[in-house]
Amino acid sequence: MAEALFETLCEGFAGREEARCLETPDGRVWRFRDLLDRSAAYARMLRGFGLEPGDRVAVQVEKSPEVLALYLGCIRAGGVHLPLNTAYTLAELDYFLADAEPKVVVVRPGLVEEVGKRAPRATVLALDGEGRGSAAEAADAAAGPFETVPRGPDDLAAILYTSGTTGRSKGAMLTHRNLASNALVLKDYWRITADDVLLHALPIYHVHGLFTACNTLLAAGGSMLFLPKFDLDEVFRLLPRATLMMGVPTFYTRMLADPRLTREAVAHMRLFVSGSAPLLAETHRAFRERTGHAILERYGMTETGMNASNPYEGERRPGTVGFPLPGVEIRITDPETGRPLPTGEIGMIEVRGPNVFKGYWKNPEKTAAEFRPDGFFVTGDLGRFDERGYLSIVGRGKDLVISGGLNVYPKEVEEAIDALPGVVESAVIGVPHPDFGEAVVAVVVPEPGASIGEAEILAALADKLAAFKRPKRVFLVPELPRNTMGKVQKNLLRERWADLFTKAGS
Ligand code: MLC
Ligand code: AMP
Repeated sequence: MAEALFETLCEGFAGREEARCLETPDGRVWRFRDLLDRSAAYARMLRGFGLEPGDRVAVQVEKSPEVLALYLGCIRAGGVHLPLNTAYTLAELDYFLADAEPKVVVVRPGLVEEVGKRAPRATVLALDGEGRGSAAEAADAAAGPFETVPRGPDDLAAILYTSGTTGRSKGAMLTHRNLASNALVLKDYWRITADDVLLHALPIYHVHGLFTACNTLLAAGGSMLFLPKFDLDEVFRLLPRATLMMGVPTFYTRMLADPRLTREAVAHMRLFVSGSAPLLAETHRAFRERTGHAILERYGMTETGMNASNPYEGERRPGTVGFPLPGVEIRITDPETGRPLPTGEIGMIEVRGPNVFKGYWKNPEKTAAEFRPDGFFVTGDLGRFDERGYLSIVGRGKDLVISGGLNVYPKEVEEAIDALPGVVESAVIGVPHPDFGEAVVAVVVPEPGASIGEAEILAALADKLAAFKRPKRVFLVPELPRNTMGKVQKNLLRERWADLFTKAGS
């Protein structure tokens, strides 16, 4: 098995360099040859700015094929790709820049000056949603052949930040082997070939859109219809040209709510894949009834890439995430003792395999705390295997809200709210939401006499937290319910606001 990422991906389209690789909604086509040439230009450009193997390249830009070329150029130059959600505020960005110490930072054009001040040691360049800006110009100037820097399987290819229950983000270090092995396994497991066309509507700053989608399609030599974002009109317009789609559950609930989703509209589709958040069994059934397609649900994480998947052939069981992928071991353990539990019992999901990350960047204590001595990674998700070997995720051992496929750690939001004047304390919870699956809600205890309300709190959070992390509603209460140990009983709060977004008319 090839273990250097770029070489592994190239094997997928070797001999077919002139074939179509990417197409944007306005009809611009990239061949594999274009991606090779453009990634070489970015690699040369990055080396020109002094990038040495192992140096980080932070990228916070709108999605475009150019970003994919930049990512591959970084890998080819021996660098470490560090993608960042465009929703992050400058305050959030500060933390990533200080922690990761990138050599090069690529941002949206309006932010170059501000980011330059915040990362004085980095070269800061611009790229817009059309793939234009100083980064692209520097790549134009650097165009030419590039010999990919050799990298070993344990060398870093990417760092992706994931928030934690302590409120601070941790950088998950992903190696060439992690990413290459996952791409090859998924290509085979989902039968992806050069004939496939993926309707790509996910962002490319997360595992799902970048690695599960792009790496796998490249490794198979397939092509992608590259949408800047999920847009229902564009999805229905382009669906007839696709064979494959990957999405978060919100994609599928939005499609189901649209009369354009018919058997005819998806007749030529081969596969719909869902992940990043639980797909309700009722969504699975409704989609199947309407279209004849059984959505294939799989389970993954930033730290591990994909772990488990429903089968391509055989029954795709609603409400389950299927079987461990080839080469991946999954066990269910007692969360307290780590002792493996018998089939059927609910416990902690632990994972071991070539997909499991190397550890948290500059954080050996956290890394040690989340691995067992025998190498299994403790996911923080609770699950059980049924008698036929299908894994179900039945809850989370970690305090986490997943909204539209994006993780929000309540602790981080609570810390931001608690720091506001007039606030005694807060509790942040997730409640069912028809569009996002779960929505973030804050329950806040104001200081007596403080003139603070929902609007003030939301306004004060605007420059501190990315919009998707901000509460959709804020409720003021005189006190939070606590158990005898003094711990806030979030289950009571969740019950109280359970119908907030789901009752008729809300
Ligand atoms: C946008 N908004 C959200 C949100 N996305 N709020 C909560 N949760 C979300 N996920 C807010 C915006 O800030 C804005 O608020 C308003 O909703 C409308 O914004 P929008 O940009 O028009 O939203 P939309 O384009 O409709 O985005 C929704 C979405 C998107 C579901 C299409 O969030 C999305 O693409 N999600 C996928 C995320 C993903 O790739 N996850 C994979 C992680 S990897 P306001 O206040 O400005 O109006 C992973 C591992 C694995 O988990 O297993 O895959
Ligand atoms: P992230 O840290 O953003 O990579 O999110 C990973 C988390 O998303 C996992 O730990 C799970 O809690 C959740 N997740 C991913 N896929 C699924 C799924 N199919 N069903 C339920 N939860 C999922």
